[in-house]
Amino acid sequence: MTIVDLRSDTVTKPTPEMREAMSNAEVGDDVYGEDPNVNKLQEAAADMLGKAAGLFVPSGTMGNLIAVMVHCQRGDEAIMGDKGHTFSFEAGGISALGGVFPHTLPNQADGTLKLDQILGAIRPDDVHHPISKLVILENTQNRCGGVVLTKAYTDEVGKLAHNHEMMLHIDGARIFNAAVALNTSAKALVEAADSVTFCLSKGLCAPVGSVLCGSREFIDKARRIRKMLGGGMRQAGILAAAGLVAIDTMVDRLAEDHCRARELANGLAKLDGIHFEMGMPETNMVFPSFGSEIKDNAADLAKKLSSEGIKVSAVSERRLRLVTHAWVDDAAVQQTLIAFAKVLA
Ligand code: TLP
Repeated sequence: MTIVDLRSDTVTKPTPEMREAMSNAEVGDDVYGEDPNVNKLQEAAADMLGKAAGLFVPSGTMGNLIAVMVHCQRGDEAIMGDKGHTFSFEAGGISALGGVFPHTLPNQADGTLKLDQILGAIRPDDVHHPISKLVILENTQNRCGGVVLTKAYTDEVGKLAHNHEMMLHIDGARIFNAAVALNTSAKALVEAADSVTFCLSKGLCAPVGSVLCGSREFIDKARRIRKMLGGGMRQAGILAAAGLVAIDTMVDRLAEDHCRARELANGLAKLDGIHFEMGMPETNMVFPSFGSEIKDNAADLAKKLSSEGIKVSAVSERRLRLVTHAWVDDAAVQQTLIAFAKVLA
């Protein structure tokens, strides 16, 4: 049986071109700043995002944590979405390791945080309060359905933060999906941000790694914190070589993943009891919800689909997540639709 793995775009494997680049990669000790491929990747990534400098980090989680720890001192407060990855899926690292206090606001269905709520969350200068230092946005916003935040919205949040002497960090794990969906550049989408993390190891198919980008001064501080967290890697050029192929060759093809996500959603919406919010999906994530006509809960359905070779994630009692990526072709979409029809029959 052919297995179709739709649990996440993190399951992608390196392309043959990446494997070749990895095996031929010239390397050096990156803690000394001497790995040529890491240096090249950091420069190329920073350039793509319009920032002065970049830092190769082992994961998106570490990139976000380092950004928060550079922007905030212990006891400071960071404003973020309650459906954001940093609040929900990073094991509380910003508090456990950074001593940073999260101030959550409800993510709206379109992934945004309301501007008036951000404004209302900023603390007055009073000894009773923590100091508000940072706003975090996520683009695409994963749990809201892989939705995109526009440049206009992000610029508004940046202006608001800077007017209050605060910083803006963007968790841009999938910023290139957002850029492709909006037919704009990632650079434009993060122009207002003081720092941004993006992932090489999701839709871009590299095996490991993310790049944190920002000003030269920010990255100098980030490098020290990466070392503190144990993220200083040595001959990391083996990984960076794959990252370079990822940013050179894998960005434009994300449009195919978005197309297949729409085909999946269109096919699933024809089945009794499966619903989608209007306009979804916007990128490569498909979140079908189930009406009461479907007896199984999401976990049971995921188990049944798995025995048909289709791997999906149950994200709540009545909701699944299916993520398209380079390893999901047209045949895989059809196989998935047939399996859903069978388990729901
Ligand atoms: N997301 C993973 C899981 O952790 C939920 C997934 O399968 O979607 N920011 C965002 C928006 C993410 O979606 C993720 C990974 C990360 C950061 C963390 O990246 P890694 O896994 O490299 O630490």
